[in-house]
Amino acid sequence: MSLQEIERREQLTVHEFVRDFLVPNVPVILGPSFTSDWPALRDWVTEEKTPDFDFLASLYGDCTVPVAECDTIYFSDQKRTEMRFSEFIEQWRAMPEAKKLYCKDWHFTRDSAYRAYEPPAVLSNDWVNMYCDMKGKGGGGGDDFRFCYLGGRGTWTPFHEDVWRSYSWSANVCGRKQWTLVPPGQNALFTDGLGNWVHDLRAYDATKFPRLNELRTIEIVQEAGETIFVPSGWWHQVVNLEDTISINHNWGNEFNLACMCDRLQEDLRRVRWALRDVADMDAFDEYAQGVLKADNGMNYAEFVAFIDAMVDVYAGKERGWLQAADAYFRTEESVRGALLKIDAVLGRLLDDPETTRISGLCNAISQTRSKVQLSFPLKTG
Ligand SMILES: O=C(O)CCC(=O)C(=O)O
Ligand SMILES: [Fe+2]
Repeated sequence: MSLQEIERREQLTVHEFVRDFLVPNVPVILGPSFTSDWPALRDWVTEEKTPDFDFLASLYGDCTVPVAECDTIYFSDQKRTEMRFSEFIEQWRAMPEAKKLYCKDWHFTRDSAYRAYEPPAVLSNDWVNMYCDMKGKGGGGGDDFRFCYLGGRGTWTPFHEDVWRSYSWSANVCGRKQWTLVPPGQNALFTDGLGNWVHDLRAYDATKFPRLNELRTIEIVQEAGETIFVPSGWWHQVVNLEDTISINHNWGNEFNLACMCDRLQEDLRRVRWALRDVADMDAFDEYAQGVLKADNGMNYAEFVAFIDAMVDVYAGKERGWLQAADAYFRTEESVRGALLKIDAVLGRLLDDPETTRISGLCNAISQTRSKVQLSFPLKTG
């Protein structure tokens, strides 16, 4: 394993972030100034820079939260349970390292009106959460990808790639995290051909993964107040080095839309391969899409609906939603750039033979595409 550096930036304009990190799809650590005005950094942390358990319990004590037992493997993840937040805090305080209980993937913004944070401007172009919010307003009982993670020393997250090949950003409210990041293009080193991947880079079976020692990784310790940007398709593993609280988002936008499309197409190929024994059943294509949706939370139709909603934001009746993003992303040039990238992905989907197998999907894509092309004349073909 080789060590490389990851950049730390104390200041960064939106333009620089797009140019230096989103477009080349490389990680960066944003300095503490990006989170210094967050209420969470003021209210959730004691003067000793440890979690303010009393404050947190008074705010969230009655909430039910998801908790992982870090050292118990469950399929490719850790065993998960749920408990009251107050109980989690009690167990954490009483036996900090006993069971390695890690409250993770907690959709905490739904559980209180308290506004803990505001994403910094550079991270504000977030189609994933915008789409969730749009669906929520429509009475669809919206989901979201805004999370809080809380755990003591030694709690950790197994090696993984983020859902849908989304980006992530993660900010330490207090504590420190050790990140191992893997630049894309090395999957053959950490997968075994049966669709399994390494669970823990620190302890693995070398007979199953004989080439893992060739993996190029980037190791970085993220300090309190710092925010890490995890690019699209960069696998990673995370270990808390002390009592640590973080806030994170999975997110995405025009700059990783093509990566999200790649991942969806790869996932469908995997599903079709896994189901190859029943491939001659009636309505197999619909069945495969159903499995894709169940495994992934998204299938082709859902991806097209997501893109269609973004077209309405950039070129149609939902323009108001764009106010959530920094002004940089609302300029004519940015809007045009986003629509061009959307058009390219829609073109790719139309060329994908899978699309023609799903009833009505070609039509839906063509309709979305004509909305893009009507908004201003794009050169295609
Ligand atoms: O902090 C952790 O334990 C995991 C965070 C993570 O995987 C992410 O932000 O993508
Ligand atoms: Fe992740």
